[in-house]
Amino acid sequence: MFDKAYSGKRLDRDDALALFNSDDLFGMGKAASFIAENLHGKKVYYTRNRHINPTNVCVNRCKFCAFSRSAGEDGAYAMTIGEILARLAATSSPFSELHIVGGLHPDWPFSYYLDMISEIKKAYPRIQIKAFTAVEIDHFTKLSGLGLRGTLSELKSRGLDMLPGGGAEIFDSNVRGRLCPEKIPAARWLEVHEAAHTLGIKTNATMLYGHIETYEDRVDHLMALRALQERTGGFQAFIPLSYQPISGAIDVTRYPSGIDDLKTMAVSRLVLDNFPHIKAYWIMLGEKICQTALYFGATDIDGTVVEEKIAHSAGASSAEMLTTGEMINLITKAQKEPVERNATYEEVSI
Ligand code: V47
Ligand code: SF4
Repeated sequence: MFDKAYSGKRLDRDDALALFNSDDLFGMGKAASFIAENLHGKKVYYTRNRHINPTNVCVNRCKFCAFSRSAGEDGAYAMTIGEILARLAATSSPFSELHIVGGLHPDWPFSYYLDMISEIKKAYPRIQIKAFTAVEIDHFTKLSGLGLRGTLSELKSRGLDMLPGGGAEIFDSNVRGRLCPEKIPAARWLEVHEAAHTLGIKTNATMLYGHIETYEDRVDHLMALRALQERTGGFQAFIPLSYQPISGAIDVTRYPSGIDDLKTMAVSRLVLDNFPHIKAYWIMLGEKICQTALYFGATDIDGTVVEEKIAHSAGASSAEMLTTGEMINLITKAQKEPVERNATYEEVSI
């Protein structure tokens, strides 16, 4: 089953499906590690980053999202730019990547987002800003009236460096309709990323798995990403997001086990042969599965994070931050070589 991977041939849809249906977890891990080591040797990347979620008020109410609130609801919040800057100033350790995502606030104008990026860049010119999912960018196009390219160009001119991979969920329209009916369809998510790539803005991609989707849905999701990457080459990392069940939201009869997390990591590495990195996001996986994923094709573990609301609102039991020492330890104890990177994967030491 792994001949194609070892001989550099591309896996097709049937191969990917056969992998998901197989119990040969060690075989998959070995083949995925072979690909990962061909690309990066023993290197595993991490970054000093910080998350900011400017608001949890969102006009979409996706069923898997425990983070969002309606305007005026208990627990709803919306930060001013001054509050964001104060939060950044209060961060005790330095960081090179700032990850900003939030809800679709019904009242904020496009100028708020432009000013947010400009003010942050003015205060921290050396920090790279990875901000706004394709879902947010689509929302901004309705506020700006500038179209996709115009909206992205404005943000870029203020200092936006790259887009995170959120909002992809599962591309299949039936699953999407049940999970997040208000969210942009897959074709629009892909269109936003393609537009960003053509403007020279790198992006990441995600897949939320382990809820109501089938293996076929996962495979089709990976195939769509691989096809876009073939055209643009603009994706840096793929991040499989392990679903954190939230009580009563959707009828989840299975949620991702550790075995499923590792299998999904390995299949992603094997299928997405044109993606530089597969990221094991420790926040969703927990530190031990994240570390084990380094033997299943992962070559990135994300970063320090500092403050995390999306997974923790849904009950994630991982810590909210890791120190650089803890990340280095996690990587070296797996006999891999830790490499500090910035948002665009340049090797740095800050
Ligand atoms: O799009 C929401 C997911 C995403 C849950 O690009 C949930 O480097 C699991 O995309 N269980 C946002 N996931 C997070 C994200 C991300 C994270 C880290 C790095 C990068 C990157 C991107 O979180 C959303 C959604 O798919 N999410 N609720 C949940 N209950
Ligand atoms: Fe809003 Fe994003 Fe949560 Fe959906 S996942 S409700 S778009 S914040």
